[in-house]
Amino acid sequence: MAYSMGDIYQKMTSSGRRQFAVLADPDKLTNSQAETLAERCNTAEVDYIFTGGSLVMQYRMEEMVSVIRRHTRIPVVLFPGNVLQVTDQANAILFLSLISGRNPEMLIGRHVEAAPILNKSGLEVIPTGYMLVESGALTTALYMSGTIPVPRSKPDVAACTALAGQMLGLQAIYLDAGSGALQPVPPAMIAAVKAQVHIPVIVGGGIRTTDDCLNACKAGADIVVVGNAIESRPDLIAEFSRIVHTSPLL
Ligand code: 1GP
Repeated sequence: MAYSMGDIYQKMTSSGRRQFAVLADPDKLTNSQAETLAERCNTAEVDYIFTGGSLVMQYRMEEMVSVIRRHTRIPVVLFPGNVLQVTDQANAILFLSLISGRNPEMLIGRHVEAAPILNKSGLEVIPTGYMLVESGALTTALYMSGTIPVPRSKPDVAACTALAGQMLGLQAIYLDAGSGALQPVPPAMIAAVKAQVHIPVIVGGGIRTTDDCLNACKAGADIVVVGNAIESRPDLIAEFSRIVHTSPLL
């Protein structure tokens, strides 16, 4: 399907149901694995395929995204750790400002470098407030960003941060415990953020079990993202997708 500018955000805001995104790691997938993943996502009716990472070793994002796009109509959304991960083979990009941190490079610096590249690309740009949440591990995202996360026990801090992001005009909030998190984002924090903002709340990091997935949905996540867990157990793609899609909106 050819998407027009604005279609992906429209899908995020008006689908009328909770949505499920699979995170495809460009370092871990061969072309044939990317093909298989795309086909599994088709069968499971996954809503988005996100791709990117805080640190990517092999810069084959463009190739992997092209392979995925050839095998699915599911929108591919970049979730980049840096400007080198930008490819206009994708449909959209989460333009992440790390609002939980106080590192100016992650708040606006890298964005200045990326802006002219994105302006020339055909990518739909979705301004996103990215918030790292304490997860029991020093994740790559935390280390690479040089920031401290929102403490797990402080849902109010998360809620006020998300609200400020919305007031600044950001169009989505991404609450991330980070890939490889020991614990996912606490449901109380998801609920506190959801109560404050009307923009989509994306939640990921450390979601491994169907209970983790269900808890994120019940707390109000609009889009649930899973990466690691489905790498070792691809059968979970269909299971997570079913849970997310059947969990009623609050
Ligand atoms: C990480 O939110 C994503 O940024 C997904 O995390 O790989 O732990 O599922 P996992």
